[in-house]
Amino acid sequence: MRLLSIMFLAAFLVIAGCTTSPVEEDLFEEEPFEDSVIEQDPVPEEVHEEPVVEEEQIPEEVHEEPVVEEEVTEETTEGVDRVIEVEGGMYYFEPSVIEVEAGETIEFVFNNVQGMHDMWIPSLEAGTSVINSGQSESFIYTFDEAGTFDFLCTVGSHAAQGMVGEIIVS
Ligand SMILES: [Cu+2]
Repeated sequence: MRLLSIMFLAAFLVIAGCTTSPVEEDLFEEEPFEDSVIEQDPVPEEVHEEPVVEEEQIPEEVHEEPVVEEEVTEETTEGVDRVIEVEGGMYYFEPSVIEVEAGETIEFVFNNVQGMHDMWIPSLEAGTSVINSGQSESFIYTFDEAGTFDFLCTVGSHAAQGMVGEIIVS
């Protein structure tokens, strides 16, 4: 009787073990599927949100940098060896002869005191735009080669009337 009861218990446990284990496996298989579906949705949403935050930060940094550069420009522009001020009026440049050493990077500040003028170096295609009386405009040029470069005012017949000068690079 004891052997039979042990056999029945063993058989019952085996059957019970066989029937319960497939049910548990089914539950485990379904749950990972649900988790994977839930995990996939938030990932695209996070990716969309991050670029928006980065784009907002980049313009703020860019806006701050030019302010620092403008403060430096008031004293000495980076890379400029010398600042030369040139006055323009009816009908002259002062100074009209400017001496520069080869290799120098010059910032010309053209101050127009009367009339409409520009300061233009035709052979180098460098200079200012035409500006009104009382205005100033600067341009930067690096003189790599020695030589003499004429500059003039391109407005009307101003050059013929005396608005000419020369830059001597040695
Ligand atoms: Cu002029």
